[in-house]
Amino acid sequence: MTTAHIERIDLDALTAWRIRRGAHELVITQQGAQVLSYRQDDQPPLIWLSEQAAYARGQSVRGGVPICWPWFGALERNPQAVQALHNSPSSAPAHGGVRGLDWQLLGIDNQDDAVVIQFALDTREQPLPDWPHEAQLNLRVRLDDRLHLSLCTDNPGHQPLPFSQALHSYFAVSDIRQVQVEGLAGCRYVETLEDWQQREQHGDLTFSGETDRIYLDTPPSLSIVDPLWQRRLQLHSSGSRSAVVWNPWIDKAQRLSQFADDAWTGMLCIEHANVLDDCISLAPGEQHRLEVSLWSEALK
Ligand code: TA6
Repeated sequence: MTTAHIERIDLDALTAWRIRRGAHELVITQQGAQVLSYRQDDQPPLIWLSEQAAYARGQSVRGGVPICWPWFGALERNPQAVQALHNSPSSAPAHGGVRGLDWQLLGIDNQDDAVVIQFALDTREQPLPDWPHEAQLNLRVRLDDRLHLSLCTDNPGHQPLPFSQALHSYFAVSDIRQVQVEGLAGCRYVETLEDWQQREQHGDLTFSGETDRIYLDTPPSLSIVDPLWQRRLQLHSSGSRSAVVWNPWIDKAQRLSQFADDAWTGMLCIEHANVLDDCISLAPGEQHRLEVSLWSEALK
């Protein structure tokens, strides 16, 4: 029986919980219901957190798993139905607004086989600026010998609820120039760095420059193969048919907040999403669940 040790901690202006269960440790903040870090004793972290992370109110912490909702990226790059719900699209922040809000801690359930922590956000109680619509969000995080994230959206209103979203996961890698992503071969993708042209992925994805791609019709299983750290990060998802793959590389790294100039070498974002044609529209009373499970396996 492995029960978890749970402590509430203050990270500058933010409240967080550190959960330790066996050899696994997870930190999650109340602001944004943001997983900040996830590590196991016998290896480097699985989830990456910037060494320059700032824990300030109203802004996302660089790293972990920020929740992008009710739109992904720049609002004007979203489908018209998603844009139309905002009263002032040109002033809309990137990645929606829930990253900077305090979510309500519903509870921490310390079970024999897992610990489950849940947060909720109701836009009727925590309205998003210039986005006057009704939605209920629930993030459930389950830690057993893997990490399971489940983002549930309910439409309690009387109008359709169109939105895009992403679990903007930052993964730690030994050296981005030495890793590859398996599972995307044959997928179409949008090359956002070259005028959003559509292309097709040939073979496994490797990295030799800034990468910011939206993969479409993605399979449920992807993996990051890391030969230097002799491990494979397994990512299994449901409720998502699009994934954003991002590494800022050298130049963009110097323009990013909370990001050391050389930090690009040790991180890789694979963001399970519902974006572009994969965006969601919930009828009144409907629910959608986006789920990602992640774990590490030794490379044979
Ligand atoms: O992950 C894709 C992306 O949209 C990148 O273009 C980059 O902007 C990244 O998200 C980080 O965004 P943020 O607002 O968290 O700095």
